[in-house]
Amino acid sequence: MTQKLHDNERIKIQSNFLRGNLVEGINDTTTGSFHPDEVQLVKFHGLYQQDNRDRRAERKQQKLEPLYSFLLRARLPGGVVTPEQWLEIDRIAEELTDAGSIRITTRQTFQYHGIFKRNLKSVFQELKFKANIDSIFTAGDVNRNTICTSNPEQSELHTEVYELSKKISEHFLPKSNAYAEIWLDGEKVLETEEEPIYHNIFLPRKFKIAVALPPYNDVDIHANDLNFIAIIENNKITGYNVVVGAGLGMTHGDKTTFPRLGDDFGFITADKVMEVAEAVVTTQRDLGGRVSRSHARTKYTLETHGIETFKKEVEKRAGITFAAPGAYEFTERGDRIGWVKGIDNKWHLTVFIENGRILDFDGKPLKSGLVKIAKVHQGTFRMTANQNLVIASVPESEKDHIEKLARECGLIDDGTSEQRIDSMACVSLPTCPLAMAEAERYLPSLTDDVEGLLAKHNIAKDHIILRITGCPNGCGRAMLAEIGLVGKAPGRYNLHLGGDRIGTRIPKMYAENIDETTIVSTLDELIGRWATERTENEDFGDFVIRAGIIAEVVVAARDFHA
Ligand code: SRM
Ligand code: SF4
Repeated sequence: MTQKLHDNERIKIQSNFLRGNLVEGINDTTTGSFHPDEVQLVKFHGLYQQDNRDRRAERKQQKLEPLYSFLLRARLPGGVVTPEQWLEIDRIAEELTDAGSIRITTRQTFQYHGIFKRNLKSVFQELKFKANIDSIFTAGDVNRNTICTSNPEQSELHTEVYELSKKISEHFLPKSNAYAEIWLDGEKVLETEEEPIYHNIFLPRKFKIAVALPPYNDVDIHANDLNFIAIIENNKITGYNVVVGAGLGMTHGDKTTFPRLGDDFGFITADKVMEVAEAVVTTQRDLGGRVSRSHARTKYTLETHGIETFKKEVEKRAGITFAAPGAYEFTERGDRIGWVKGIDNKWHLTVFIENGRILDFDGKPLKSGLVKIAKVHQGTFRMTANQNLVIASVPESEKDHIEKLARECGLIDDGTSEQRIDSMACVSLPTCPLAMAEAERYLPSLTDDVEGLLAKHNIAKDHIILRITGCPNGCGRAMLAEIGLVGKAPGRYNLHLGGDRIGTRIPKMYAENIDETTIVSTLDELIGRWATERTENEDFGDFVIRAGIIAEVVVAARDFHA
């Protein structure tokens, strides 16, 4: 018996290449929301419909509809913008969004929160016409923002991976004119359009691509459907290892869903990247499940059809044969906070931004500080996949001035610990409709607690990769952390332990549904044991496995719930 396709499949097919009734929806001033079909369609244009959850009860009491607003996610392959673009991004946040913030995401771009429907078109138009930025395909069942190892001007190789991520991003953009037509008042295209890669069914689910330059795994390859890992010989990129089928989302209590590490299909030469990328995407388009959205990502396609079947199909479609994987090593994945000098003798300053949230905080006016920097900066800004920012390509003559401005607004703070730099959370409440517990708003105080525990056990200079997600979808990549907290209910989390420093191991559940006090007391005991029982240079994630605190290492999807 054929199973009924998920209703989102109908919405995509009937949408006339993502137009649907969006124009009518925008013009309907009786509500701040869209019809449910269009709520799905706006994602392909880079928007999510939300409502501020802190204000739900008050609105209900006043018998008002929820205070609907929209999240807009920009398309910035490799996360790069110029200072002129930054000034426009900042101005638009100020003038046209309720939140007023710029939020750097875990995928190297930025989001605005709190755009009311009446302001949507202005935001799209200001972004495009003043900053030359769009939000096409940053969400929806398509290839999302393509990410790459940050600090790209540190070497020619960095430049090469950045250029590749831009090329991949362009290649998977839609041919349809819908975005321009709807949001930019562009010309209507009347003839039937074609989408050679996506057809009118698009992909079964979201699709993510990363380009990594070892030894840095700052893009966290095991969160992406498709990864190209540069293989370097004699300081040249000879080609890429192709890692397919990673992903972190799961559903509490549903053992058929799990985070999964990607499979290394093997090595390809650099000239074959686009063919292979397209073959992987179209194989997922044709083999991926379209019945259950919880089982539609590439990782489940590999599990259902078998890794070899998927790989052979890719070889056939791309006209290549994968060679044995090339040798590489990841040694780190955090950002290199502080100054580094590039090959062009320019300086790059990576600044830590807690939770990626750029706002003027008490004593830390980050947002206006960045405006001051943008007004004098001659290089670029580069967002990182760890929610930080690189002020890139600063000439020697400007270095002291930029440093002074960054210190004045708190972008450089010598008091920030390694522990804080290695801690990350997803957005979660109040904007995320899927949030079960706090994440971004909980992280700063939890980090204080963990810093306190490290000091209590006389290892204040040590640090542990700590990440929180407000639900099991995994946006803060907790399932690749040494300590990963996954929201279960308000104030309650599942505690996962045993990921590694470089992001190649999935942690395992140690305690279920615990409150914040229990989290701290549990970590107190475990950090205490780590401090006294560890071997030389043994990281926390390795220690909990060797000490038998976590019984098994997760090496394959099937081990996850074991
Ligand atoms: Fe995510 C859904 C925020 C990176 C897995 N994610 C959402 C939504 C849009 C909620 C929704 O569907 O209504 C969240 C909006 C919250 C808000 O108010 O801003 C949201 N995800 C984010 C961001 C902003 C988190 C952050 O703190 O930076 C990241 C934006 C990335 C970007 O710029 O494109 C973000 N999301 C991730 C990652 C990490 C990554 O890609 O490296 C993951 C895990 C990796 C993966 O995809 O497997 C991730 N987000 C999800 C999922 C689960 C997907 C799955 O396969 O099950 C959902 C829910 C869904 O798709 O149904 C989701
Ligand atoms: Fe929202 Fe869950 Fe993603 Fe956090 S992990 S942003 S709570 S969907």
